Amino acid sequence: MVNLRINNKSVSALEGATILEAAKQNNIHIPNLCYLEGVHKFGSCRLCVVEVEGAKSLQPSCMVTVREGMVVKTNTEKVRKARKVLYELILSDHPKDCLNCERNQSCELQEMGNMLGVSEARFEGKRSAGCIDKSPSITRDMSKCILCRRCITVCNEIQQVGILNAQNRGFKTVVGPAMDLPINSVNCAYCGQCTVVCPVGALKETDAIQDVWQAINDPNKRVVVQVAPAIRAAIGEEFGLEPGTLVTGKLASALRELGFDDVFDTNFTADLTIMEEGTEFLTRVKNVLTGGQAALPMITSCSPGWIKYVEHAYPEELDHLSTCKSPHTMLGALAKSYYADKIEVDPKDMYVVSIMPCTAKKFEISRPEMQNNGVPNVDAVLTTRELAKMIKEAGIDFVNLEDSKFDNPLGLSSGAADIFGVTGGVMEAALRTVYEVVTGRELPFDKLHVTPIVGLEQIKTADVIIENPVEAYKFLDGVTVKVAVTSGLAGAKILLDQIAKGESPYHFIEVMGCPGGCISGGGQPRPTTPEIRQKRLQAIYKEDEGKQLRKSHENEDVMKLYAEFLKEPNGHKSHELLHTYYTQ
Ligand code: HC0
Repeated sequence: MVNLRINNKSVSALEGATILEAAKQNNIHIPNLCYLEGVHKFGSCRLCVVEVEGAKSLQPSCMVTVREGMVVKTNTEKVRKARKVLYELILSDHPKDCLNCERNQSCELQEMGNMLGVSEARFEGKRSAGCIDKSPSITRDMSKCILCRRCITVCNEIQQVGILNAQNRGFKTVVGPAMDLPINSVNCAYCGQCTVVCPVGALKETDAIQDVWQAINDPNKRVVVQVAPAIRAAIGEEFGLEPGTLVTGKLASALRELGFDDVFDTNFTADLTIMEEGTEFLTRVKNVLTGGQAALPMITSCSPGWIKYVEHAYPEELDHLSTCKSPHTMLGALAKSYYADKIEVDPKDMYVVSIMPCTAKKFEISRPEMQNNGVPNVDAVLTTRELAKMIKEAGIDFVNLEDSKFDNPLGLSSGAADIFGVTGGVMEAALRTVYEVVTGRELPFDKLHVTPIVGLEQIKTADVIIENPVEAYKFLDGVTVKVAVTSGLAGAKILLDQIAKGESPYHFIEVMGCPGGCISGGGQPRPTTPEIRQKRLQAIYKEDEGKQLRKSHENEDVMKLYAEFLKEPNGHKSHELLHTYYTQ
């Protein structure tokens, strides 16, 4: 520990901490804008300046490491004046259109002005040129960018995709892809992590709210909505609830109040995915172990940012991807076939909306692979943040809503489906089913977690030893199935490099495009700090543990779907509706 004085108070801080972090550890708040908890600091906004005894000038507290005996003052007149001037300089190149900005009242710049007591903007001058760049997933409005560079940090250091960088110099500096290319023409994975950390309205999801209102208001449309696993553990934050508050029942009620005709659960098709993906995995392993050909490791394919990343960065490894579509596109495909038949609605008159924690899902639904007979499986994707806006716009008192359930036949789900929302969850769900199918032995209810793959570490691995399998899986007797899990594209890169070199020891890999999985997707409530991520993770596991039904193959409505419609996992109908191939 390092001992120092902050504001005449003796405090201690962890070795290597910055002054900003030391202050935080001791409950002293220093205003800051560009700082990003848990990652590299950039020191661009300078709003966190403090006085350090012996230093000639004010110091950016996010950049200076604490030293033994250091004396720091965070709230002197000199410091406060400097912060105001620095803030006004940022404002001098900002449109200040707060009233019609989508970040109004959730803007960190606006909040900072309030906190600093800034009541004027004295430095009006020439404004740098802005541009609006719209892709299917992300919209950039560079007139609002304050050059804090948080997005650059997540894009380059956390995700290691390297799309966003500071282009040009001085007054002409703009954050964006090289050569001012539009974002839809570069190798952006659309993970949207940049939109989560943007403090202002410069980076956001591409809005689908008006399209969805229009569909709801169209009397000729049957509007079906579905909710991703991770929404229920996060959307409460948009209504002032504590991070980690589960709001599954309120969510279903809110969607009904908004006017959706059918309120389904993506979790239903998460269970279905386990049946399809588990079967596909066993088929591939059998092929390899019996002298045939199949690409192993097989890698999960439900995270569209991850798919886009492999397509751009490792196109020669595409055959490792499971052929399963993602659960929400599976649900869309079933809504417009199985369910549309049941209620006698023409699929063309059905409009499917997915509520997703993910910006890449907006792009995913536009892919030709996600259509059947020329009809898109899903018509619109709303992020968690967009859905919260619609609920607010409709004047729904979300916090006091009564709980209700999802509709059938696409609404029942197991705890295995819940954990899809967190890194390691898809793999654990798959192992719960694959193990029981292969061995014919039931896993004890209180021993369902595969603990080595639970948690927020970048790469997690587990070995599953198969002993005494049932007759149909004798080829697996004595085999140690090696699995790996990663979340975030930097981890994916490590595992893909192993595959590319022929050095991957794994049979099955789960990859989610965002660090932590969908709980910290690009469309989730801001902020997503390490602490909030942990609370959402705990909520997801609580949802699973609170259910009696915790294994996908025990979902009776999924079994009914096979009996009535699909017939068998990986069968003809499944291939037609639920699977696809990604090609170079
Ligand atoms: Fe996910 Fe999904 S779990 S990708 O992380 O598989 O976005 O929550 O909806 O589709 O189910 C996101 C979350 C989903 C899908 C599911 C998968």
